[in-house]
Amino acid sequence: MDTHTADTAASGEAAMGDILQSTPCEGVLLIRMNRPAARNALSIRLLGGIAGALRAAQSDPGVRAVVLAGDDKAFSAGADIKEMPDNGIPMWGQKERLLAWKTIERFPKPLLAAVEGYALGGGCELTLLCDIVIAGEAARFGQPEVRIGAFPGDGGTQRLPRVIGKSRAMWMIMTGNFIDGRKACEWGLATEAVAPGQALPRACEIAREIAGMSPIAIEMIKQEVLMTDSKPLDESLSLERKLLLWQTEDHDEGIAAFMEKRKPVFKGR
Ligand code: DAK
Repeated sequence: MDTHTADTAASGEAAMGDILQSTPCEGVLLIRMNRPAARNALSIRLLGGIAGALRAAQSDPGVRAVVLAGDDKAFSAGADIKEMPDNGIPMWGQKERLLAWKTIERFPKPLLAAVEGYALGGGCELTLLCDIVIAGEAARFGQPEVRIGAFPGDGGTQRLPRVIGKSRAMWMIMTGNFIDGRKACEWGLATEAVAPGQALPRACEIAREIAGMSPIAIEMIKQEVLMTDSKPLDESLSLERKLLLWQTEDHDEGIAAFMEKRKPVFKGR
């Protein structure tokens, strides 16, 4: 057994292609990108690995929240610039790549990012698809595509300004300059900035808290909040209104537990 396999086995992480998977606590799946020598550049294989793990997590009722992480040097340095297409279609347009991004975008359960080191290009865009982003203070967020004569084409030109505002997004995208974890938090790109090395434990802690809630309520919350990106306010408000009829066993249980001054036990029904 080589050192890497031994470390992996000791930490309870299962290696699958370019990702490592583990269950740090009940209800939480941890997916770690595992291409440290390439700063976790998002090759089609790595993106496909993440998408495959999310597809499995989606249909597994035991998974109530997912944490996505890299290592201490990089969350991810973005699209794999060295990946050359072999069929004449530019790498950006490869079907597997686009389908993987779609799967991540549509993942209905809570997705948290634990960011240490670089989150650049597609790596930064990946954090934009996460619902909660915990950043080490020394993390480096950036959209440096302009430096290779490109632009953030995996949603960054649209999502980044919605999250941090037009002027800041223009600055990041037009200069390719990076911001650290603290600034990312100040600008709303990250939820919390924590001491270096603490992003993963903190993200797992939050994921665990969420995993204890009613999974039906949590999925509905994600769907509703994400509507702010895709629908005009009057339409999304009227959709929210329709949920006045919201009735689930978990909701009854939540109310009963409150009345009886006890902790609710949610069953996802
Ligand atoms: N791709 C491939 N390899 C990468 C990589 C990347 N993005 N980033 C780093 N690496 C590799 C390096 O080449 C190096 O490999 P070896 O030389 O050892 O073989 C190894 O990782 C370690 O990198 P460094 O030696 O440079 O390590 P440092 O710690 O000194 O620097 C760094 C780390 C992340 C700051 C630096 O490597 C860097 O600047 N990397 C490039 C970051 C970047 O430019 N990211 C954006 C990628 S483009 C679209 C259009 C565009 C896009 C998408 C869609 N459409 C039209 C739809 C573009 C998306 C992108 O994400």
